[in-house]
Amino acid sequence: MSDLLRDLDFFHLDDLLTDEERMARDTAKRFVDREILPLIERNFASETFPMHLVPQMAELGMFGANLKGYGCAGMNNVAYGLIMQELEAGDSGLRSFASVQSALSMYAIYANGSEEQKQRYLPEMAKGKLIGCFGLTEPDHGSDPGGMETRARRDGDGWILNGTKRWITNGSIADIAIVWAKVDEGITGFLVEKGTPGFSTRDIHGKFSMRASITSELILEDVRIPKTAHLEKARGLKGPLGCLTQARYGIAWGAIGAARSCFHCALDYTKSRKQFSRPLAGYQLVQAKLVKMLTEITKAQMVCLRLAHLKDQGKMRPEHVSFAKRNNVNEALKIARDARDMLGANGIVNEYPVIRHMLNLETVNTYEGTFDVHTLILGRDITGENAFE
Ligand code: TGC
Ligand code: FAD
Repeated sequence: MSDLLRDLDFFHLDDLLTDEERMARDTAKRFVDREILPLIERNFASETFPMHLVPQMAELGMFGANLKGYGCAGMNNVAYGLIMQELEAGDSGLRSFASVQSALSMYAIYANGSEEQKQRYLPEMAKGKLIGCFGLTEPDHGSDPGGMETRARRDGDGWILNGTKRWITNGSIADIAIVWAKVDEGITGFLVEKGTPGFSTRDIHGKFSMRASITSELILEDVRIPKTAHLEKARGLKGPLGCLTQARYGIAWGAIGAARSCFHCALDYTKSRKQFSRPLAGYQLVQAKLVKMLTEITKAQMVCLRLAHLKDQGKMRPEHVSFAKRNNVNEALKIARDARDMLGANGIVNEYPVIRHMLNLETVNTYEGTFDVHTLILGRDITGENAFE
């Protein structure tokens, strides 16, 4: 097999990367191979996140990697995307942790916070000493966050928050929650620190997907926070949606990593497993599946690299990100399902990473805008007609 195929770089995209971008990717890959792969099945089984790896991830510049200043690595968006790809080749839960810390929580403060808020939180978050979570979704409002029921009302020179957020990644392990709430003027954001009276969390158990990631409910009962905890620049739904654009960008890259892991596993397995007279890889139906996988992974890589260049040039629109998130995650999920099938009975056990990736990708296809929500975003862009309502 050629090196190109082994590295899944069928169109020599590596030639388009700078030395720094390659280094960021290779460092992340080494970290995943050494630190994540040996233990991730245990975390998945026990519904735990490997918290002991957070300092190393911080050391490698993975938190707020593409933000500038405040102790962040200031990488470009190609390097950032490649890191997300490698993390998700390990596990979607690992990439989720980095996405929520960086693209949702840190970015929310970076884009909407006062200078004092940025100085107070961002350097500690880049070091992994403060963990963030992002509370947008509610029990009755997922795809339509604009309908949220969480309320903030002025109380003297502070605010009082009431409401419930659900399905919040890192909720119970976060030191600081970004909570989106309605005020008289519309939607805005608040910083709620762990331990604030009236603020509690409850973990969601029984997940068949994203088991190596903590998912919680945030409960806010007359939570009093100071004026300094308001993200004053966040006005309207575009506050949280702007953060989602950043996270969806990383997800589009990440899904390629999970798909690549499934492709390699299916290829190795079908080359060594013999049924009837030959290795499975010698049969046309199996080859057709491998070709489809290679094709979709390669297309997804090309979309992401172009997207990264557009982002670095300031030309990326949210609709570009919807295109990439929708396509890449959905194709990764199909690849994982095909790989699971190609492994036969072995496809359902944790000796192979395929079933774990497949189950995780069901979540990735749903969160950060479902496949259909992104279809409607693109449909609206093409036609000018809003089909949401
Ligand atoms: P709409 O009228 O389209 O927009 C309201 C305002 O926001 C602006 N805007 C955006 N700005 C930045 N980035 C985007 N992606 C934006 N999309 C829209 C828009 O220009 C407008 O601005 P203005 O100035 O006119 O006020 O709003 P809508 O109510 O029609 O809703 C649009 C819709 C349905 C697409 C949106 O609500 C949506 O995306 N829904 C999906 C919800 C979602 O993705 N939730 C994710 C929760 S977080 C999560 O899942 C984390 S997973 C964590 C992990 O990685 O582990
Ligand atoms: P719904 O909105 O109820 O959608 C159900 C179905 O209806 C979907 O198929 C959807 O596509 C479809 N649908 C909805 N509206 C329409 C329409 N107008 N037309 C046609 N079809 C439609 N949220 C956070 O805020 N922070 C987090 O950190 C976070 N982490 C998560 C982690 C996990 C493991 C999971 C599973 C979810 C997480 N979420 C988080 C929530 C996630 O963003 C929501 O689940 C997602 O936005 C979908 O919302 P919903 O589950 O309420 O589904």
